[in-house]
Amino acid sequence: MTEISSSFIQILANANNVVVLTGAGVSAESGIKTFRDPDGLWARFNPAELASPKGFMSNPELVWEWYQHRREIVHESKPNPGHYAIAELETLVPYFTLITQNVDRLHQQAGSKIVYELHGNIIENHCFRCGKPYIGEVAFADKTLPKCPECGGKIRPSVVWFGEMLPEDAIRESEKATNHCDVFFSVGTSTEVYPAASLPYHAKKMGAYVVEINPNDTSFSSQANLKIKEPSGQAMPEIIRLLKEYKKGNQ
Ligand code: BV8
Ligand code: ZN
Repeated sequence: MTEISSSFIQILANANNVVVLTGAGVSAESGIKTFRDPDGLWARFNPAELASPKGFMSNPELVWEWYQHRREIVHESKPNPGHYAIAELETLVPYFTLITQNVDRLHQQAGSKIVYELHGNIIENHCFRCGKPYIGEVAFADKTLPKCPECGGKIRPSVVWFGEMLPEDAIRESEKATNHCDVFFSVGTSTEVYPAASLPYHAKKMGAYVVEINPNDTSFSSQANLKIKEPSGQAMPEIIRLLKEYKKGNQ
C-alpha cells in the first residue's frame, strides 16, 4: 500500500467541494473488464466497429451480441470496496459530485446518490430512430432484433457511442462541479476518451488538487498533484479510513 500522506488527508478534510471522476478501472475489481487493458473489452473488438452508430447500423446483430454479453457480466457483478468507499466519501464532505464514464451502474448499487453518467448506461434501451425508451425484454436469443413499437425503429442500448453527443445535463453539471472543486479524484481511467478526459486537466487548470488513482500511468499522470499507483479497491477505502481518523482527532 503506498503511504498516503497526512498532508493530502488534511487537504481532503478541509475541502469544501470534492469531485470524483471514475472509469472502467473502478469496476475491474468487480470482474468487469476494462476497455484498454491488454485483456480488455476492445482487445477482441475494434471500438469504432461496435460502439458507434455506424458500427450498429452496419452490423446490428454483432453489436447486440457484444452488448448482451457485457450485460450478462454486469448483471452478475457486484460493487467492490472502491465503489463503497466513493459512496461513503459523499457523506464525509460538504459538496460532492460523482461523474462516471462507466455504464454498469455499480456506483448506484453501492449507494451513491447522484451519479452523472457521461456515457449512458448498459441497463436501459431506447429506439435509435425516435429515441423512445424501450422497456420490453430484449431476448435476442432468436437473433431477431427488437423493434420500436411506436415507429418500428431499431432498439439500441442506452450507452453513448463514439461520435455521439454526451447527455447535455450530465456534461454540464460535470463541468460546473469541476470548475469549482477543491479536490478532484481521477480514478480508474486511462484519460483517453473526450470530452470526459478533459475534466482532470480542467480541474488542475482551475486550481484544484488533483489525485490520480490508477496502478498504471496515464497521459494525465505527470500533471497530478498526487499519484496513487494502487487499485481503487484498496486506495479508496484507505483514504476513507485515514480521513475519518483525521476528522475524529480534530473534532
Ligand atoms: C463526443 C460507452 C461530440 C459505450 C464509451 C475531442 C473532443 C471531443 C470528442 C473527441 C475528441 N477527440 C476525439 C473525439 C471523439 C471520441 C474520443 O474521445 N475518441 C478517443 C478514443 C480519442 N469521443 C467521442 O466520440 C464522444 N462524443 O465527443 O461527441 C463529438 C461528436 C462527433 C465528433 C466529434 C465530437 C463519445 C465518447 C463516449 C464513447 N463511449 N463507452 C460502451 O461502453 O460500449 S467510451 C469507453 O471508454 C467507456 O465509456 C470507458 O469508460 C471510456 C473510457 O475508458 P476508461 O474508462 O478510461 O477505461 P480504459 O480501459 O481506457 O482504462 C481503464 C484504466 O483503469 C486504465 O488506465 C487502467 O490502468 C486502470 N485500472 C485497471 N484496473 C484498475 C485500474 N484503476 C484503478 N483500479 C483498478 N483496479
Ligand atoms: Zn421508435
